[in-house]
Amino acid sequence: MKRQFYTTALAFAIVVSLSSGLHAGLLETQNNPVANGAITVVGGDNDRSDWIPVPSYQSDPAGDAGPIDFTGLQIAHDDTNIYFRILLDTQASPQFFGFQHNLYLDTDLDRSTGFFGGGGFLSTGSDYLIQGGSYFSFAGGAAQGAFSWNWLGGVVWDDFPTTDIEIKIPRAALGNPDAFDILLNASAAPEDYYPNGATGGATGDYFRYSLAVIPEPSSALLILLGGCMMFGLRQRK
Ligand SMILES: [Ca+2]
Ligand SMILES: [Ca+2]
Ligand SMILES: [Ca+2]
Repeated sequence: MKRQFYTTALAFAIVVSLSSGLHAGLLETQNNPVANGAITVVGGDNDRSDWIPVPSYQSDPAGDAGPIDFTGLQIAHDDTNIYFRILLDTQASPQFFGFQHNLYLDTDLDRSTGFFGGGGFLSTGSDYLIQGGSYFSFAGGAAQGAFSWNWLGGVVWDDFPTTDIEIKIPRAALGNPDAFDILLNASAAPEDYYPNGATGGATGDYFRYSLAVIPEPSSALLILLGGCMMFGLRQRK
């Protein structure tokens, strides 16, 4: 009876995992709601204390690119805006935030729509691009390898210092997504990609950000898996 319970639980866990629709290249998902206005983005203001409570995505190596060399990424959101903080190697040559800083956002979580790089070398199909002080929607249609974008407007940003950049963009400007996949590229040669595996095509790596209201922990599943682990330990004795 217990063994049947274990088997059923394991199958359930696998189904849950598969039904989430993730493929191997998803490295990390974050969801960091903050109080409205808790993060401020003001040009020329080097105070980043408002980011202290926000977790970071796994870091990118320093020294793997230059002169724009990403090292860290934080994302947060409130009811109105999405906030990005990009950290860069302080040993690299400072560059003002501009057309060589690219944030690729796949807002429908679908690689078959949006820009996926020439020959499809990128891991996601990006529907929006934040590049310097502007943001764009993908204009290439079915030609996903075409670097073709519609200018939509400006974002608010602060690049003081140039190795610690903040960006604010309204959620509505990106079509009010529930989530998006993201990769970063610095097009100053030698180019940096963040994450490094973003150039791995359909099986390449990327990060996900969720704006969904965080549900209560799925206690039923946790209890189920906890029971499985306890049963497994007992079986080993
Ligand atoms: Ca880097
Ligand atoms: Ca897409
Ligand atoms: Ca990199």
